[in-house]
Formats: sequence, C-alpha cells, structure tokens
Amino acid sequence: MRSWKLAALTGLCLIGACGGEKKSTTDSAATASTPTPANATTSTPSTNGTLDSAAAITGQTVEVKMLQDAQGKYHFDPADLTIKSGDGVKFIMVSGGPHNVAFDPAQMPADAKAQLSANMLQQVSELSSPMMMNPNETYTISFGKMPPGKYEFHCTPHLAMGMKGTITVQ
Ligand SMILES: [Cu+2]
Repeated sequence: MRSWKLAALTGLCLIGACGGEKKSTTDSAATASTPTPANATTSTPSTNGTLDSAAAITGQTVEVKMLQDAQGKYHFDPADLTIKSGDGVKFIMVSGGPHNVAFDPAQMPADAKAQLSANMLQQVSELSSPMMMNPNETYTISFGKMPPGKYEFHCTPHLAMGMKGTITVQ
C-alpha cells in the first residue's frame, strides 16, 4: 500500500492507471463475461490522424546508470551517448533516487517528438518516465524509427542540480 501512496503523491496517477484499481468490484462483472460488439470501437485511433506507433529495438541496448556519487552529485553515467536509430537505452536506478528520464517536449522537433512519445511506455507526463525509487529499477526506451539528431534529457527531481545528458541518434 505504501507504493500506491507514493505514486499518488508524486503524481503518477495522472495517466489514470490508478483509477482502474478502485472501480473493480462494481461494473466489471456484467461486461467481462460476454464480448460486447457495441463497445468494440474504443481502440480506434480517432482525432489526431497520424498517430505514430511504437517501434521496437532492433539494434543494441546501451545501459545508463542513474546515481549519486560520493561527493553528493547526481549523474547519468554515461551522460552523453551516441547510438543508432533502432538502438535502445536502458536506464538503471543505482543510487540517490528518485530519478526519472524526461525530454523537454518544447525542445523536440515534431517528428522526433511523435516517435519518441510513441516509444516511451508509461509516461506520467509528456515524454517523462515514471519515477524510479529503488536500486535496479529500470526504464528502457526504444529509439526505433527515431530521426537522427541530438536529444537532451534530464532527471526532473535533479534537473536544477545538473542531472542531465544527451543522446545523439545517428
Ligand atoms: Cu535524479
């Protein structure tokens, strides 16, 4: 239960994932047992036209540690990396959390933003990963179909303390 409280406090429920837990007893029994064709339209991508779909990792996966060093400074390690489109980046919580991985939507070219948004799972806000609290928690981002470019990222709680980096996609 403690983790649900933490999630609520840090805004992780924004996406609505937590809402599903509470209403389980009331309305599910009637609809779960029988397939209802009338409700089958819910998955249709409707309003925005060109919704990019998530692209899988087809190359290598590079690991980036998220840590607080002996001097108390917060780092991504490595902070600056160069990958190929189709590679993945696996962020690993080591120490000093909570950490996350976030890209500033305002700094992203539209095509890169659309693809990255499709590729980033469980976003708590646009282009922001969930918080990682405990050692060995990970968050992997596919850079499949990402256009070449240099993309800045940061950790939201530690941005003011300089916890940021760049991913150059070749
Ligand atoms: Cu951090």
